[in-house]
Amino acid sequence: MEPDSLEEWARLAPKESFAVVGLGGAGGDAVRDLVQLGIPGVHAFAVNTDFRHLGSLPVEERILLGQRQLRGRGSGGNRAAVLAAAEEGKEELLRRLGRFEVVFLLAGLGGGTGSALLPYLSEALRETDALPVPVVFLPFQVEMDTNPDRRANVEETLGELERMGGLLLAIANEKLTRFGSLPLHRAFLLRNTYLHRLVASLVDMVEHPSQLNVDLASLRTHLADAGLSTLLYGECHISEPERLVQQALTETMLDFHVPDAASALVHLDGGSNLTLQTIQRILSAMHQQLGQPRRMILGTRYHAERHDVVRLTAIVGGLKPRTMRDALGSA
Ligand SMILES: Nc1nc2c(ncn2[C@@H]2O[C@H](COP(=O)(O)OP(=O)(O)OP(=O)(O)O)[C@@H](O)[C@H]2O)c(=O)[nH]1
Ligand SMILES: [Mg+2]
Repeated sequence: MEPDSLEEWARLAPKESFAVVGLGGAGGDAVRDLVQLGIPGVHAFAVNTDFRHLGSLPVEERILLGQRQLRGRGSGGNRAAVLAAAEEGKEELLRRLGRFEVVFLLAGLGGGTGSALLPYLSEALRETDALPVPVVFLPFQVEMDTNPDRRANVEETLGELERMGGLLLAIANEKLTRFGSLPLHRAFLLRNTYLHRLVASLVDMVEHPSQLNVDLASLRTHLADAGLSTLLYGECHISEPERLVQQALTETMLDFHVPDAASALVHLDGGSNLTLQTIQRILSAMHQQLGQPRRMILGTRYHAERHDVVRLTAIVGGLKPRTMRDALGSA
């Protein structure tokens, strides 16, 4: 049946697909990098209680919370003040973020603003049709070993997120120590580059239908079910599919028991020489190495200029680090 008014068409029109939202300092910095690396078709937001940091970001939509109570100075680690500010700004936040299908929420744990807003917004967005994808950066081990308050803060936020259930995409900064000879901002940029490739792949999957296509509904269902997850990344010559998988699983962004993953959403970017046989070898190596996950979803995309290089980005879900505490490293 055809809708009979313009308003009705507008109501039926698909929502915008993707938003990325940086919460607090680390989240804002990550969104800045994503924007600079280029995320066409993705709406970028930054939310903070610190107006100087917010003002420094080249992000199209910036939201300052708690102007009255916190006066733009940041939270000083006071989560209760951030939550009060969020409650006050809730209606506006939901109005601006609820119109997307998938909303990535990025925050570094351990401070006041990002740590408080991440669980708060993940929960609040459930009142809308938007699917929140919380992405946390776990602080470096040395930050937690040298500051018990920070560790307690991180554990509290993780506890909240675990109790809420659902998807949590975790990236451990400690994993950046393999780039230990780089200046810190370059190491963060590398991490954000992986995140950028993941976001760009997911957008590619649904916005540019290709040979093996994943639609928005399947992506949402998969993400909603994924539980504790992390991202994998690898790049190799097409003649070495098994090495590609090996590399992606060795250089992970979180410690987890590799053969315990329950799901994987895999995206392959390849060139004109990426054959069906290579794709099959990559998938079966993933399936085997991950201990035969319950569900694997594959999307592919061809880039004519890429020829002999294949790039793998994946979200592996249903992970069991021994506990989330173990993912943080032993106390
Ligand atoms: N600035 C910055 N910090 C990062 C980044 N990645 C992880 N972090 C860590 O993120 C954690 C939280 O710090 P911030 O994001 O500055 O804290 P915030 O959410 O702004 O909270 P308050 O400033 O206390 O209100 C710290 O442990 C940082 O070390 C990054 O890319 N940039
Ligand atoms: Mg801050």
